[in-house]
Amino acid sequence: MTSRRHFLKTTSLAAAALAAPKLALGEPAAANELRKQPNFVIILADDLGYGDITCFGSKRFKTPNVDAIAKAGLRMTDFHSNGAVCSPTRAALLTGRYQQRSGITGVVTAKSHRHTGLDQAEVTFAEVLKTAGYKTALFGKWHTGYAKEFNPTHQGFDEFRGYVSGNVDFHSHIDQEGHFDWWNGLKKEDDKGYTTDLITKYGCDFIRRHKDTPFCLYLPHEAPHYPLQGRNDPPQRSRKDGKDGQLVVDRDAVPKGAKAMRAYTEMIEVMDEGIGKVLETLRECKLENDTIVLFFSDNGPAHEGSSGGLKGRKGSINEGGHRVPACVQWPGKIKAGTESAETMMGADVLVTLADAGGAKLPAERKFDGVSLMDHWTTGKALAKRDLFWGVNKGIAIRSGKWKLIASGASAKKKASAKAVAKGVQLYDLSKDIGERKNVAAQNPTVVKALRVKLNAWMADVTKGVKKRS
Ligand SMILES: [Ca+2]
Repeated sequence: MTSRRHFLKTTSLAAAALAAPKLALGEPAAANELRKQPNFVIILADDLGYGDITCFGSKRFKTPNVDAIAKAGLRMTDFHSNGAVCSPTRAALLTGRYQQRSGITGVVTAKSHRHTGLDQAEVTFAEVLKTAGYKTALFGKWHTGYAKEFNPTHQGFDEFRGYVSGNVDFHSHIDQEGHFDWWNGLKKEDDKGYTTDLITKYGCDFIRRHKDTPFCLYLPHEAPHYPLQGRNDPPQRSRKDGKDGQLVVDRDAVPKGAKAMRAYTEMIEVMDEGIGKVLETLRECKLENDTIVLFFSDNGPAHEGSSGGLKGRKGSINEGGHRVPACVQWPGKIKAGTESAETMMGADVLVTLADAGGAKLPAERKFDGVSLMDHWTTGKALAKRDLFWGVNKGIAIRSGKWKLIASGASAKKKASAKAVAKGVQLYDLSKDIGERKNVAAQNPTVVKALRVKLNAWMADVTKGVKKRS
């Protein structure tokens, strides 16, 4: 083991790490004990449904490399994105807080939100890890702000290659409003190649360049988000006279019917192939046992994907909108071939990485996520807690087996138990994961109690926040 994987005893960071609770991953933290800092590879798929991965039941696609992560580690069956669409999920993942706190409650659109995004005052996992000596990079999709002031290089990422919009043509890298959107840090700079392959290439290269430094590599893939394009398919988007904002779509290049499904399949399988290359690079660099690799999706599936039998799809407040396939490996620390049905969320990632990496969280800041480290490495149950969602079509609370869904509009009303039960949906997910039988009328006390919590949450996370999407 090289010395770079240990805290220096003399630094204040090491002192802070030893003083903080739960930092030693279950090992006793003796005063002078040196501890390892694992690397992190966070792989996020875009619009990948709960049923779109072989190890989550897909019969349509072959995903041997994502499956290999689950096989080498832990498969999480009750993991959730915080949003049901791209930007809110990313805001929560980056900040470790409900996205309502940063005002990113909807999609940061290419058309209407070009001058807004995740405020620089927000603290991201990249910034937290940098305080503990990590090198950081993002290759792929940002989608939390277009203007340069919102660029990932201002949010703790040492390196950024990729796009800032919700999606680009996988070949021409033009967004859906006709803006060229491929960046090298703060500069627009084209890269020839298929988006998925470029993300993989830069990811593998970053690992090789940083094999002697603790690193956090964030790989938010574009796949399998539209436009539906395989590796050898033609570009669909160009710009009239090469001018930004002058979108031209080649309708003949947009696949339909069986061709659309062929492209969708290829998009998932090429992403999986790239994940295999990342895993192979970790092995080549002898970093496999020193690296936590986490994979999940940012929300439910769009048209072509499968929600795996869950109700709803991308954008929905139902499980199909936000329960996502997820798995994590850390050979030697997380037991291979295990499974967890604990309820977890994207906002847990920041606190988890800080915990594993020995980074101190800013004391004055409230984080909604919790560290999953003990649970992942020892199987210890997470402390009981409630999780919340707020999407365009409603707000929801998950409390143990119960999930209560209400419309956002009536959330602030005070009313009797009977009146509260009207217009809400209550599901017992232990019996009804498909959210088919609304049992609100039969459980007025549960409804009332959850509604009170939901209202309190909404008031807390939106207090004094400027909407930014
Ligand atoms: Ca998405």
